[in-house]
Amino acid sequence: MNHPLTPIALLIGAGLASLPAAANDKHGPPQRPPQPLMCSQLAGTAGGLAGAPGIKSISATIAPAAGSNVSFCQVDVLYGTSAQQNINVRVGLPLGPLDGGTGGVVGAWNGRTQGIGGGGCSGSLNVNAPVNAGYVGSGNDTGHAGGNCEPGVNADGSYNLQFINDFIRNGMKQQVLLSKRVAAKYYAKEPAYNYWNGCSTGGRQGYVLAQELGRELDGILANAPAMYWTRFQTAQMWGQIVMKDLVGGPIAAAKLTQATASAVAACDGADGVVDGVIDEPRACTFSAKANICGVPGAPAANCLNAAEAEAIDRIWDGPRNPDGKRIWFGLDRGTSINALNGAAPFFLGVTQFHWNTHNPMFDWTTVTTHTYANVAQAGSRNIADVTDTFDDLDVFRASGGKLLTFVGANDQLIMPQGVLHYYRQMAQRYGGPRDDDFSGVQKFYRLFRGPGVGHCAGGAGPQPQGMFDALVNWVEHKVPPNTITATVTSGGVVTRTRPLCPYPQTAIYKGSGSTDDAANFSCGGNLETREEVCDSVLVKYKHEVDGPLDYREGGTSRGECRRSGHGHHHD
Ligand SMILES: [Ca+2]
Repeated sequence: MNHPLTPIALLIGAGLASLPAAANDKHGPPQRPPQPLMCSQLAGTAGGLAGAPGIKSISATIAPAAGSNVSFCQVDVLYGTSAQQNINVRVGLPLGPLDGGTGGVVGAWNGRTQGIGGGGCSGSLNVNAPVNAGYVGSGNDTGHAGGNCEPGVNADGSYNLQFINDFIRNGMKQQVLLSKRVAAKYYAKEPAYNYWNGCSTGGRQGYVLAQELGRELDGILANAPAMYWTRFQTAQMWGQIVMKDLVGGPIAAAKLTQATASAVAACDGADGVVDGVIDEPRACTFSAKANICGVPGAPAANCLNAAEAEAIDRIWDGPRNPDGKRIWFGLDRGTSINALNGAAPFFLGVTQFHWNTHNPMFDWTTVTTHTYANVAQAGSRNIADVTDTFDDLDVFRASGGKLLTFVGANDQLIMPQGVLHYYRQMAQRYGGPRDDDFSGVQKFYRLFRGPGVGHCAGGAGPQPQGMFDALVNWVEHKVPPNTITATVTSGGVVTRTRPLCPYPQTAIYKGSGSTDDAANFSCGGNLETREEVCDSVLVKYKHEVDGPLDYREGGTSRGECRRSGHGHHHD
């Protein structure tokens, strides 16, 4: 062909012909370097995937440009190692040189991969965004169509562990592995860098990849991660149960909205800047009892009765067992209460109760504030070790990976204190001699909390910008993100900028200049106060008693919380 073997290579090759293939690969003749393929070849023998283990089917076609989306090579793989496993993986490849691609490292490709995560109980097969940016993009459907997690429990009360594991871990792991294989074949070049980009379930997927596929990715952007799936989804039902028990049913949405507004009004200024946002909602102790009708200062409209006020206080506090021990975290003040506590519960929370009890007919309305702990414990015993993805990051860290996370402090679906809980544990695992030393973990894993920001986006707070670029800069140029700029826009114009700070630091106003200008803030302080850490101590879950990760007191080793008898906690 273009590069015939030299006579010497042929001679050596002949001499080694009787050696095993492995030795021949290593010491044999210089191989003709691999050549890029045409898109259509990826589905055939040259692509190396057709007929390979686990590959049930593969197609490869050029997707035409559509609207603002560029044309690309679309590879669809059906992966499964049994009749029951059917994971659809899509890999979108910027056009290679044989398909007319230009302007990149090879063809239109920038030499990198970027996996895209899903949301809720769904994956995503939309690869346009990374492909348009020059990346090999990938997605998967987590092994099932649609967004229903009910099939995790069979009608006979057994778990469908194939469904659960494909959703929790297998889907995106095959996605990442296949995207790298396909890219290397198409362009005849290994990707220089491999990334993940997801929020919510996509964020959880990023954490699973860091924990369970630690050598495969260089950088992971995993925002608002739905990690501790069983723990937090069970907690999504806490407010509904509290309202049912105390009030007899859901509290009017307008009253919940007013309670949030009252909390913001009460605590907004504690951070030094009155801007409609509580920077540190955990330090806000506003009680909804201040909104009881007739109490001086209570709002004229949408005031509360005593039972409603108590219910809202307990929603903010989060689920506890009958002894007052914290089971999980609440919705921090300033967060929209309505999303989980409307006229109907959040559907995935209802499903989680079915998973916890492995009973698809289980009726959540039979649960009380006193028996909630039993359902949470059932989830812990029965399925949390499969779903909750709390493993360490040892391999990812040792491989040089970088993990970047943003979480909205007013996330209305996933309690942001959950990821703080995990971050605290990793800080202790990779930190210095002091429990509150985050410098070790920050070398490879940084968490930015966005005051006033909702789930993945939205809310009154400034919205984080450029996080994926910050991750790339960290991975490829060794520049860790010391701040993330967040912005408020109005009518397309940026009206406020504010730095987000690597947790546990927070943005502190310098005392002069516009509070709408990030330049007048600096990162400092330490949000990991003893008060917050001790209030975050959780009851022990199964893995913490039986499993390999025994973080005493469920996430902090600080004996001082036990000794102090702090808050609701008892020895
Ligand atoms: Ca404020």
